[in-house]
Formats: sequence, C-alpha cells, structure tokens
Amino acid sequence: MVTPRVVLVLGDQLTPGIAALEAATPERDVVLMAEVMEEATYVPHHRKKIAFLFSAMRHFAEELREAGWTVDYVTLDEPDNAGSLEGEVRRAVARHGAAGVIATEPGEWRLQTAMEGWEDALGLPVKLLRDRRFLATKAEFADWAKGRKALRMEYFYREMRRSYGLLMEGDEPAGGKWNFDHDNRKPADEDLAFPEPPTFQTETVTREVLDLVEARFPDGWGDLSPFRYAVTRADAEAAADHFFRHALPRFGDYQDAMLEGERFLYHSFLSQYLNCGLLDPLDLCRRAEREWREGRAPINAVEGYVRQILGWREFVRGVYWLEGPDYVERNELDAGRPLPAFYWTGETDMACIRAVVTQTREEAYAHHIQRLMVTGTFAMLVGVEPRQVHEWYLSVYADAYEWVEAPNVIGMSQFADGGVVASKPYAASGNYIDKMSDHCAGCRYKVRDRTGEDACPFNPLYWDFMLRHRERFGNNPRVARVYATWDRMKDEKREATLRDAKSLLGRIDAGGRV
Ligand code: FAD
Ligand code: DLZ
Repeated sequence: MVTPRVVLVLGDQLTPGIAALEAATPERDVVLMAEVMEEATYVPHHRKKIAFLFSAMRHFAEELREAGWTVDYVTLDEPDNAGSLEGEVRRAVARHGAAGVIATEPGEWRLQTAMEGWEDALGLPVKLLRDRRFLATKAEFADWAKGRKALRMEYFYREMRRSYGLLMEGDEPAGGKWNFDHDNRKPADEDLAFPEPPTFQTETVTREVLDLVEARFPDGWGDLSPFRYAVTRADAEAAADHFFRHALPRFGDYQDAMLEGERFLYHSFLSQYLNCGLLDPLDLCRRAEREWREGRAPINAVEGYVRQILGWREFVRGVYWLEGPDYVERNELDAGRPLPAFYWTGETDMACIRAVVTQTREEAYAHHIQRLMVTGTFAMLVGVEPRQVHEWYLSVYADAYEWVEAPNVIGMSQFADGGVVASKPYAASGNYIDKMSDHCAGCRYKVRDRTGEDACPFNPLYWDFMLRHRERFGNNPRVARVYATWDRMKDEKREATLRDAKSLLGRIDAGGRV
C-alpha cells in the first residue's frame, strides 16, 4: 500500500478543483478539514460568520465524500481538538501514518508564514500549492506593478479584460467604453422594488453548528438568527441565479445608494460564497456578460459588476501580497484614536452609522458604500488607529479575509497606505450621505447645519481632517479646490467649525454619546 498524504483544505478553500485536491488522489490520500479555535478567534469574528463557515465546511466534506474522497473532519467540540491548524495537521499525520502534507496557499500572511514553517516543525514534506482560483497570479500582478509610479485599478482592469476576453469586441471594450461608472451614481428612492436575496432553510447541519457556536461563543458579537445564508454549492448557485435574474439589471444604477431598512438594494450578496470557494469568480463574470449579450441586462450594470470582480477583487489581492506582511501596520496619517465603542454597540445618534452597525450585527453584511463612506469615512475623519479599524472589519463581515479586507480598509478607506490603493482619501462631509441616502431625514443631527450643537458630526470633522492633513493633500490636484473653499470661508465660521470638531473629538475620547 502507498503511504497516504494529508490533504489540508481550509475553511475558505471549499472548491472541488482547489490545487491541493488536484495534486492528490482519492485512492491514496486523506483530506483533513478542521474547525479550530485559533482560526475562530484570531479576531473576534461575527458569530454568523463562524456558523456560516463551519456549516459550509461540513457540507463540503460531505460533497467530497460523495466524490470518493476519505475526509477526516475534526469538529470544534471534539475532545482532543488541538485548537490550531498546525496541531490538527500533526495529529492527522500521526493518525494516518502520512508521508507528507499537501495544502493550498492560504489567504493571509499570518497563516502563510506559519505554514511555511510546518515542514521543519512537523519533520516531513509539506507541499504548498498556488491558489488557482484567482484570475491574476501574484507574479503576474507583481510584473504589472513593476516600474509603475502608482498602481491604479483601472489600468490593471483593462489588461484583465483583454487577457480574459471579457466584455470585448475585438480589441475594443464592449459598448465603446471601458468604464460606465459615470452612469452608476443614482440615489435610490423608496418606490423602487428591491429583490431581497433568497433565504435558505436552516437544515440539520446548520442547526447543529448554530447550537455549537451559541454554546462556545456565548459572549461573541453578532446575531446568529435569523440565518439566511446558503451553505452548499447548489444553494450558493441558486443565490447567484436569483441575483442575475432579479438584481443585476439595476446593479449599476444604484450601486452607490443607501436606504434606511433596505440592506441589499441591487447588490449581489455573494461575496461570502465567492471568498470561501462556493462560487467561481470567472464563472460569475461570464454569466454577467451573457446577461448583457442576450439583452437581459444593460451594459452599465454588467460592466460595473464585472469591474468589481475582475478589477477590484483581483487588484486588492495583488496589492495585499505585493505590499507584504507589514501592510496591516501602515499608518501614514498617524492616526491613533481607539475605535469608538459605538462600532460595536450601535449606540450613536448618527442615523447612518447606527443603521450600518445594526445591519452588520444582524447580517454580517453591509454593502460597499456603507463600508466605505459611512463607517470607513467616519473612522478616518476621527483619526482611529488603522489597525483597530482593520480588525473591526476583519471580524464583522462574513466575507472578510485579510487578502481582500486589508487593502480595502487600510488602503481604500483609511488612506493608511499613503495612496497605494486610492489616489485620494475618501473624506466627505454629511452632504455625501444626504445625497446618496435617506438616513439624514430621520437623524437627530441636521446635515445642513455646518456648525453648532445639531450639526451633523461629519461636517466639522471633515474640515478638521482636511486641515490636519493640509500639507499632504494640499498639492493633490484632486483635492486642492477643497482648501480654496476653506480659505474663502469667514474667520468666525472656520473658528466655529474647528471648535465643534474639537468638542466632538473630546466627547468621543471621553466615551460620551455622539
Ligand atoms: P456587490 O456590490 O454585489 O459587488 C459584486 C462583487 O464584487 C462582490 O461580491 C465582491 O466579490 C466584488 N467586489 C466589489 N467591490 C470590491 C472591492 N472593493 N474589493 C474586492 N472585491 C470587491 N469585500 C470582501 O469580499 N471582503 C471584505 O472583507 C471586504 N471589506 C471591505 C472593507 C471596506 C472598508 C470596503 C470599502 C470594502 C470592502 N470589501 C470587502 C469590498 C466590498 O464592499 C464587498 O466585496 C461587497 O460589499 C460585498 O457585497 P456584495 O457581494 O453584495 O457585492
Ligand atoms: C475564518 C475561519 C474560521 C472562523 N474558522 C476556520 C476553521 O476553524 N478552520 C479553517 O480551516 N478555517 C477557518 N477559517 C478560515 C481561515 O481563517 C482562512 O483559511 C485563513 O484566514 C486564510 O484565508
């Protein structure tokens, strides 16, 4: 008999064609999947995220068994659970008398560095294979980035469109433009019909997992029920079908909109399935293209959707691995405040932040503009230490893994990488939220007030932020006119603005209600 190898499949590698499985054979090898405390607690993950992933892992183990694999699945409550992936690999090697370990590279520097040390630690060969689910390899991205003064997603995206022949007419972009973002900034109104994403039945496996998470994380953050997530590949595909049929046609128009009580609008709510391997990015892009070619969705929607996946998703992953393990420590704007407690409690008078935090606690989901322009912008204006902002985002969203979360948070939303991801900071006053949402209408603060007790906190904090960083941004042609506006303001207004900002920051520092 040939000695088996242990084939490790991580919780976000639930893809039948993942490299480690492709390099192994069901006749010889044993697949190891393990629920471990180390992964469940390295940040305080949302309880729904843990339950979603454990249930999806258990279903994937079953899928593999049906395909003929021997799967050694270690549950979190197994008495001898070693608590870490390394510990579980070690136990599995001993259990099966394995000759080596085969794994696919993980999505975080933390685990990558640890796994690179396993060969020495375990004293046997550990093969770490490239994750082929991404559409640009780390090396291809590094090649593209080499010698460029600035990395801009748009140019990377065009090359990706060309290499994959997506939305192309010969050498030209379909519809005559590479980017239809200009058409995609409509505020939503309540009269639109929003196609709520499907809710899936909580079957036995998920019920067991929900009980387990409730028992093991009684004080953890985030609501476990209601539980609406798909946990099998078939159901994730059904969620994708629903999106293409009902939401994609309007995805573009209302991509940046926010509405009180409407959590999904025309967003896909699919990133958690993509990121754990239940859905395939290229397949989703091709399906979107088909919707346009067959006349069921307009080009602005389809191009916008494809850009998010083929462009942004691949671009941020490239940046994450290119920038190195210290990326999450970057703090170019020297921000040092602790994260306000209301990011966890939702206890704030700002209707927009309250809505996003409440929704995040209930769903483990918020859409892009909520993440970027509400919780993200506020943290940056206040000057919260980026590392704390990063850990919050990595914890609270079901789709959060460092390769995708960190560039979005450290880079795009906090400008803590000094402009690697974004060409300017996403700073905005309350005006932006008022234009793109209906939150301000029901808010205790008045968005039109620039100063005074009732003024929307985003207003004075915006100016305070811009002035704190005038030296850095004053020469940026995309920001310079903001300073011209400030310089034209009357002295009394400027003084009142900065006084209000100081008082708000003092209140935040003292843990007072804002
Ligand atoms: P849709 O709006 O339907 O978009 C379609 C798909 O495009 C998404 O499913 C996603 O796969 C991809 N996508 C869109 N924007 C981005 C982006 N900027 N980066 C990478 N992929 C993108 N995305 C994550 O997957 N995990 C995260 O942890 C995460 N953290 C974020 C933190 C901040 C501060 C910001 C501003 C963005 C973050 N994003 C993250 C990107 C984006 O917000 C989510 O991908 C999106 O909200 C997921 O919801 P959806 O599936 O409904 O997306
Ligand atoms: C996020 C997560 C959680 C909560 N739990 C597990 C787990 O118990 N076992 C596992 O294999 N993976 C888990 N994951 C996903 C890993 O944290 C993820 O593979 C790494 O962060 C690399 O992306």
